Amino acid sequence: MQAAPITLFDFDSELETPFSPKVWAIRLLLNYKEIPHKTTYVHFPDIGTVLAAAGAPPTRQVAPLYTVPAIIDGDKAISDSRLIAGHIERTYPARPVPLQGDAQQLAVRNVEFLFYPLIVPNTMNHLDERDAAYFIQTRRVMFRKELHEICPPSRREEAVRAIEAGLIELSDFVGAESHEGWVFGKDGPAYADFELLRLFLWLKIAGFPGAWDRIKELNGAKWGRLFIAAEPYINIE
Ligand SMILES: N[C@@H](CCC(=O)N[C@@H](CS)C(=O)NCC(=O)O)C(=O)O
Repeated sequence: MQAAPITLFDFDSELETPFSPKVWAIRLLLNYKEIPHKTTYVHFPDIGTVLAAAGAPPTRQVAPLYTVPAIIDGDKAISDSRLIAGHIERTYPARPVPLQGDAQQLAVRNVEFLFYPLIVPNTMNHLDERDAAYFIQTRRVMFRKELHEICPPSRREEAVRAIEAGLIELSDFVGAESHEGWVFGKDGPAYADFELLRLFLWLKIAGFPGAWDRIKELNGAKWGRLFIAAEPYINIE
């Protein structure tokens, strides 16, 4: 029995809807499993201080050391989306969402990096001045280039086509979707469905406009149907 709602840490932004992809996977999981929770928003430069104070461990060995999602559930503070998903599934087994294995996780990872060029350069436009300065500086180190060099307008079409090619391969890997529209889970969603949906939500919320409208139609609109299956769980608490 849950003593208090779970605290879910996410990044603040000037958008109406939070955009951090890995947090969305956990939010979809919590919503699907009907687990009470409340989002706590953190500014990018404050993440280390806030999560260390909450007792959530760092997830990386080089800066940025601390990442969202992190949760507080009773006396436990947990970081890293897969560890959080494992904890949630073990602690709240009703409405099961199987974590499946490495192959499914890898299949999503293989398309994940294709989304970066269409989202990362645009993200600074959604942040306040202090967050944007932090974002520009950290991404310069991560990508070893300036944000505007990651995907100049002349390369956007190429970036959309790269996602399309990746999703065509993914479509072969997952095969036919369930009658509800889930592509990894056959009797309801698997966690990999939420990991894939987080990329679609990230693109839709924070990416260059128009890309999602093309992608959702691909592979006989398989991805659009997956999104429709998830729509009841796209709520922010
Ligand atoms: N392995 C971690 C990675 C999470 C991650 O990279 N989160 C991003 C946001 S989606 C983050 O917090 N980045 C820290 C930063 O940008 O400073 C997980 O799966 O939870």
